[in-house]
Amino acid sequence: MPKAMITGVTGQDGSYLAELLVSKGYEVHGLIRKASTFNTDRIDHIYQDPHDPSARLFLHYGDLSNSEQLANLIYNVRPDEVYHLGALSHVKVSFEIPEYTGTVTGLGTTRILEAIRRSGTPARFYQASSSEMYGSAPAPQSETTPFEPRSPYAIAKLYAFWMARNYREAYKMFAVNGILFNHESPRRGETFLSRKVTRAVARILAGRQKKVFLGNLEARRDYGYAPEYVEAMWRMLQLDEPGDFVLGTGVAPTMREFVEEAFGYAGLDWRERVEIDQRYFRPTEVDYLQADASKARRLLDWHPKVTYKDLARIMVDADMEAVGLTPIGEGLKLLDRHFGDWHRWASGVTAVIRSAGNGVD
Ligand code: NDP
Ligand code: GDR
Repeated sequence: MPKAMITGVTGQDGSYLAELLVSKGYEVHGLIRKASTFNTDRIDHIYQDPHDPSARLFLHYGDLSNSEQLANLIYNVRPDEVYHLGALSHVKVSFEIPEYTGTVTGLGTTRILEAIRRSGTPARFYQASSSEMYGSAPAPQSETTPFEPRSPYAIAKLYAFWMARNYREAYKMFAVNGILFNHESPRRGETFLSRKVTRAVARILAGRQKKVFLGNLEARRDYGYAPEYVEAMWRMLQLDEPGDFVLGTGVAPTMREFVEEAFGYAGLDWRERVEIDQRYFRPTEVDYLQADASKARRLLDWHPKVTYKDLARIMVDADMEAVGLTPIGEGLKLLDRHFGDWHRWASGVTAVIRSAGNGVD
């Protein structure tokens, strides 16, 4: 049975990837942080007591800021594949805690790479690189576009990108950079634009909220659907040779267009519900991210199906269900049409969303 280790297993991508790998017959080991409250909501529905002989997901405490724990974990688990997804992943927050961002999002990668190298485990390594590294580089961006990062987050990710490349070249490690453009889902954290909006739409419909306060809506982002992206992460680690891959849909709406789509789907006029608040603007913004993912199409046979308009429907439906409303239904139909059922939001996931705290922004 192949063994995988996932850092960031409690996050959006980590939870979908854990489901995918368990469904493919992997034994999955996830790194989780110790918190005073439970932070495993997104994976609770696939977690089984480790004493159960059919258990396939095992969780281990650790922190990306502590190399000793990471080294012990890699040495003891000896995974075949390591998916390094853990990071401080919020761009705006990275301006507020730049040093911590460097330690976790940047140096965290070095700590894992060193742990693999020192353990002598021939593990394949996936680095969660980001389209944010392109910053102000003109769109569309591909693997050959020069990077022009615009935030502490992007700069930390760029350092990590080059560390993965360096370990590939220096130590012949099978280290891959997935340069992923934005991917969203009902499991997206509540403070990212897409989820903040779809959650607000549902809560407005339920009479729990009147307005939502947002920042710059003129930036363009290439929006895709997260489960399709984790499938491509796995494909990258199954290749004969390691490489770097851009993943994105090639379609980059402005955030205003996404807002319009989400509110419009629910029959609401966004102009009556959205207020602009300077607090959510960034000191330096990234204006236009649009993927040229032709390499992934060619070498990974990766063809994302969900558009940003579909995404708005999938996410609004999920958030409606989470607040106890009957979803409009187009989102679920889209998933039925495109996929099997491993990442439908029904079951554990809406319970998770329902239990999430109020008042986050
Ligand atoms: P999330 O923010 O949802 O998840 C981040 C994960 O990292 C969580 O499990 C979090 O744990 C964990 N983490 C944060 N800090 C630490 C730490 N100090 N020690 C251990 N674990 C930590 O991110 P996504 O799932 O959206 O993204 C996954 C990765 O891909 C991230 O590296 C992100 O930067 C990158 N990325 C994401 C894109 C996207 O559009 N989603 C696009 C391109 C790159 P906890 O639950 O305890 O907070
Ligand atoms: P991003 O995602 O910065 O692209 O990073 P986010 O959803 O935070 O912002 C997208 C765009 O929306 C604008 N915006 C707002 N953003 C937030 N969070 N909250 C608001 O109220 C708001 N109003 C407007 C932003 O200015 C921006 O232009 C995500 C993260 O997942 C990263 O980890 C990942 O690397 C990149 O995507 C690719």
